[in-house]
Formats: sequence, structure tokens, C-alpha cells
Amino acid sequence: MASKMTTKCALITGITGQDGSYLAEWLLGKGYRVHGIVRRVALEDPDHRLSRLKEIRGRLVLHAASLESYASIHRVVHEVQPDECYHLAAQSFVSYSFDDEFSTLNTNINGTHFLLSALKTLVPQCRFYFAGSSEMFGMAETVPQNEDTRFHPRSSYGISKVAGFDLTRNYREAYGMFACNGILFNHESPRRGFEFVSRKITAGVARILAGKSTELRLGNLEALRDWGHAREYVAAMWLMLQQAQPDDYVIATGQCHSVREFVELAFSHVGLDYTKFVTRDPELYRPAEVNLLQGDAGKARRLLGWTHRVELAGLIREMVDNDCRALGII
Ligand code: NDP
Ligand code: GDR
Repeated sequence: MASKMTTKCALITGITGQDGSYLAEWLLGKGYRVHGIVRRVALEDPDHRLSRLKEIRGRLVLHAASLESYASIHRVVHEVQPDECYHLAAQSFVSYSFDDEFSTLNTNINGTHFLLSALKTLVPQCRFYFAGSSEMFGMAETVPQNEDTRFHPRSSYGISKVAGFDLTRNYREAYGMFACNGILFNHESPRRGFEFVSRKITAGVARILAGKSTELRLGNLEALRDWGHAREYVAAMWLMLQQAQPDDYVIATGQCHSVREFVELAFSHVGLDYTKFVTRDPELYRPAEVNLLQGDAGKARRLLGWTHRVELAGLIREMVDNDCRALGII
């Protein structure tokens, strides 16, 4: 993946999130001028909302805009004239999408549509990446899932990502844009949001070890996921936009583990028995669960030369150690 420095300009939506922050670092490392779209409140409360960007903040150009406003997106695209655009911003929490289907669908579908439309009008040669998800497979018919597996989303989040996938493919086919879909399986890191199960577990382990808590309430422990490291997954996004032709790719480790295994590994890393601390909370079960996701990233391996390196146990160690350090207990 080593390459020479570039003078290209990239625009990232969702730059304040887990993936956005790693991607910004990756692109700066390659010499890109990196612009990001953020919500106006982020610029007013940078210590909190730009915390994942604090090391690189001075090297970024941030623009206030809203995914809900075509006019604001049009303005930023016009100002930036990007060579590459990575569209990562979304209401990304599946559980929340059951509480508020309307805002999830509005933000995720319209945001993608507005961005594609503005790019088509202003910089049609710009290369575009859409952050698709394994949640599009949902109740998948086959295991493992690849680019040919039929979508059967199980939440408005999943539905919004299928719509974004179709919009992206349609702009490629109808208008000849270089638009790619990544179909990324779960990826985590010490920068993961605390609402997602991986970080909830690793932060919970640290709190219990520090004596700040005695219990961790979780929902479905039997769900199976294919978890990788976010830092490695953003490299795949970039690789997709460096190819001769635009295309869609599954990015995954190919290995599948239950939430229970994740819990067991996280607690045992610090010498604790999870059965003494984990409580099952029926409120945390989803109205429609996705039971088994396991990706086949064979196409990405063959065509992009991409492969994962970090295994689940190493990822969990890194996340638990980070959360323990934050509490000053290692
Ligand atoms: P995060 O939840 O960490 O980040 C989401 C980003 O979207 C944040 O920068 C957030 O900004 C921004 N955002 C949310 N709503 C809006 C809005 N209405 N207007 C403008 N910006 C908004 O997600 P990840 O980094 O984990 O994921 C990045 C993308 O990849 C998402 O689209 C997600 O759905 C998708 N994805 C993620 C996977 C994963 O396992 N992580 C797997 C597959 C797909 P703010 O900081 O202001 O909230
Ligand atoms: P997911 O991630 O829905 O796969 O979406 P999440 O970590 O929220 O859930 C994974 C699995 O864990 C089960 N679970 C719990 N989940 C949460 N959040 N909290 C709990 O207490 C809990 N207990 C059990 C869930 O039921 C589920 O089966 C993530 C997001 O990053 C999406 O944006 C992305 O598209 C997909 O990964 C791929």
C-alpha cells in the first residue's frame, strides 16, 4: 500500500467519527489536502466534538454544513472542488434507527442523494466513496456474504444504506461517475463510539476493574459478527478510489464471533470472569435482529490487494488497554 505523495484534494463527510478520523490521518499521510464537513455545533464545541481529530486539527479544513440541506452541501462542494469524496456521515447506530426511523432515513438517504447530485453538477469527475454496510445483508440467505449476496435489511438503518448503495450505483451507471460502494463489516477501535457493543464492553470492563461499576447490562449475546480494526478498513476505502474502474467491494475479516465471545475475551484479558458481572437486559434486544454476519472479502483481496491483519483478540486487547489507561489503572 506504499505510494508516492499526491497533491490531490479530498472531502470527507463524517470526519469527526471513528472512520473519518482514521481516514483523514491516512490521506494526510499520502499528501492529500483534506477537507471535512462537520455540523456547525462541532465548531462551537471543538474540545468535545472534534476530540478524535485533536492531533491533526491544524492540518484540516473544516466546513460547517448539514446533511439535511442541499444548499449547504452544494456550497461546500463548490468551494472545495474535491478530487475524491468519502461520504461517511450517517446516523450510524442501528438500535437508534428503531427509535427514530424518520430521521435515520431522512439523513442517510437524502444526505447521500444531495452529495451525489452536487458532485454531478459541480465536479462530475470527482471520485466518490459510499459507506455501505453489512447491515444491508441483514437476514442473509447465504454465509459468508459477498458482493452477489441478496440484500435483506432488518432496520431502517439497513434500508437507508441499501438506498445509498443503489443511489451510488445509479450515479455510476446513469451519469458515468466514478462512484464506489464499500460494503464494510463491523470495524472497531479505541475511537469507537460508546453506544456500540464493542466499546460498551471494553469501557465497562475498565470501569469494573477500576471499582467504578459492578455490572454490565447487555442485550443479545448470541449475535454473530465479523469484527475488524477500523484503521485497516479506511485503507480499503482509499484503495477503491485508486482503481481503473469504479466497483463495489466487501471488506471483512471472514471470521465470525459471538458477542458472548467478545465479552469473554475482554473480561479475561484483565483476569475477570464475565459471568459475575454481565446481566442480560431484555430492553436492549432489537425488534429485528441480524443474527449472523460473516464477510467474504475475496474480491477486495484479489483486486485491491487488501487484507486484514488485526485479529479479534488483538483488537480487544488494544481497546481494553486504552479504556483502562483512560481511567488511570494501567
Ligand atoms: P460514527 O458514528 O463514528 O460517525 C458518524 C459521523 O457522521 C460523525 O462524524 C457524525 O458527526 C456524522 N453525522 C451523523 N449525522 C450527521 C448529520 N445529520 N449531519 C452531518 N453529519 C452527521 O460512524 P463510523 O465512523 O463508525 O462509520 C462511518 C460510516 O460507515 C457511517 O456511515 C456508518 O454507517 C458506516 N459503517 C460503519 C461501520 C462500522 O463498523 N463502523 C460498518 C459499515 C458501515 P457528529 O460527530 O457531529 O455526530
Ligand atoms: P451493529 O453494531 O448493530 O452490528 O452495527 P452494535 O455494536 O451496535 O451491535 C452488534 C451486536 O451486539 C448486540 N448487542 C448489543 N449492541 C449494543 N449496541 N448494545 C448492547 O448492549 C448490546 N448487547 C448485545 C446487538 O444486538 C448486535 O447484534 C454496527 C454499526 O457500526 C453500523 O453503523 C454498521 O453499519 C454495522 O456495524 C456493520
